[in-house]
Amino acid sequence: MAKYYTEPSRTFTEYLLIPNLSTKDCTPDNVSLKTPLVKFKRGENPELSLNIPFASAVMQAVSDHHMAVALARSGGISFIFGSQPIKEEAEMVRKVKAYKAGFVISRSNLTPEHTLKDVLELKEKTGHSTLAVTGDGTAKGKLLGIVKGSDYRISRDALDKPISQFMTPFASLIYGKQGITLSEANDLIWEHKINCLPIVDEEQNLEYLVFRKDYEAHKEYPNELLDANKSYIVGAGINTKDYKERVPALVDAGVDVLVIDSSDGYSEWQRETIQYVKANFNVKIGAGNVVDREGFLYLVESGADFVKIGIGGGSICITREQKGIGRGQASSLIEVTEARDEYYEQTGIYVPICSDGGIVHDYHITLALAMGADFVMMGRYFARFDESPTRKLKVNNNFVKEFWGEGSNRARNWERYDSGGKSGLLFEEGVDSYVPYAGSLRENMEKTTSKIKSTMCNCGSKTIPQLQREARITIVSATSLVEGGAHDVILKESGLSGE
Ligand code: RVP
Repeated sequence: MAKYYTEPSRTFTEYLLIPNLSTKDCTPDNVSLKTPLVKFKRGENPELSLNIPFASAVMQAVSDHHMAVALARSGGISFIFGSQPIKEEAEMVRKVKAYKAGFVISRSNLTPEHTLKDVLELKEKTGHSTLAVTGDGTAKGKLLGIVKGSDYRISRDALDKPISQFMTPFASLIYGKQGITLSEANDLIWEHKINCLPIVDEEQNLEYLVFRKDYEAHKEYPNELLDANKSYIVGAGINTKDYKERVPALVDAGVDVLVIDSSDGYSEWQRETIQYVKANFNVKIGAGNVVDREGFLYLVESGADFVKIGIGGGSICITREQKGIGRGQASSLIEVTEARDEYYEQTGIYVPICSDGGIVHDYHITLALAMGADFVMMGRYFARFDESPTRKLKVNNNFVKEFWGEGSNRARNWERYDSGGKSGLLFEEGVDSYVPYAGSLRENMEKTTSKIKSTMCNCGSKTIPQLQREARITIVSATSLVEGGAHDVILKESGLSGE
């Protein structure tokens, strides 16, 4: 006979947090959202942590290199989507690792033979008033000079005057040498009262430009998630089919952490993939998705550095409807957390849990953390922002962004849903949709994190581990759900006839 679970499977909306005593020092400014990304031994620190408990989903419509830079800048991590050719995924990883906060690759470059007319045309086209003059006119060529607005006078200089006659030549430039830190570069900028500092290598080839204004912006990101070389930390998705080719390419590109992207991770394919990665590379790897203690322990014993939880709860996911598998996200988390805590008790090894999918309201994130998740993965949430890779459109007078599931015909990520066998997939597990456009990642995340911190203060918790230990959570009845929203009043926005 089949095993029956006596408790129904529940979602986040069915729970609420009950406040604990808030002590006077428990203010949002004192709350830390730092959280482990990979497993660690009791008494030791994890090799990788996040500064905020946010990961962006392994999806075409969410996590490319732009999203990865923007999210790492705010303290979280993106997992670059794996449903693309290996070379292209590795290239995205490489771009994130090459991106140096505050160091920009020059995008307006000319040669000394170009003329004032070329300078004006390029300035018009790019909007940049500082141009690099290199031997071959490329961003990495030998730096021969810089042209800025004060180097020429349009009213006096002839348009065909060659750049070599009015640029500030290299000999008169203040420049930084390869390997300089951003704060050293900034010191030079201030000392010499300049707006732009070129950085060159030993052969005088141009590497980067550092602008005064970018340094100011950089200082506004105190949570940046950086590696030892001050590059942004980035993750990448892999599958259980082509991992022997994909993983070496991603590792070569500098990826910090991998995740096996699958709708059902309780499989021997995952064990084989983890073991291959562990035997051949020194890179962290998460696995999933699972929804119960057996699945969790199987992946942990296979060597996973973190485990992703959730089947069928994603906003674009129709797995439950199509195949009848899955579990309410809250129930999955509660059971897996119990298994994780027992495992920690027995072995002294703490395995972080990622709650993946189904976050609709910001408070769901706090609930997920309180229920034991160490970080959450979100698709819909991030797809709404400027930084997601999809088109912004106007539909019915509202701005929207496109958002489609990895199991949709559009993404064709069949590896994610593959259950072995020869036949390709004959049905979809995801939909193609729009989400309301919400503006910049930074502004939205500021709002979300301040809500999380505020709720944590209500719960008397200054850290995520404290919240996990001390949170008090109640189930809400269907009737009390109604009580939670505005009720029994006439809302002004909807008007009197808006029923
Ligand atoms: P959400 O944040 O609710 O948009 O959920 C995102 C998650 O949904 C992803 O991280 C992934 O686990 C899952 N997903 C992605 N594509 C599909 C699908 O096509 N069914 N599901």
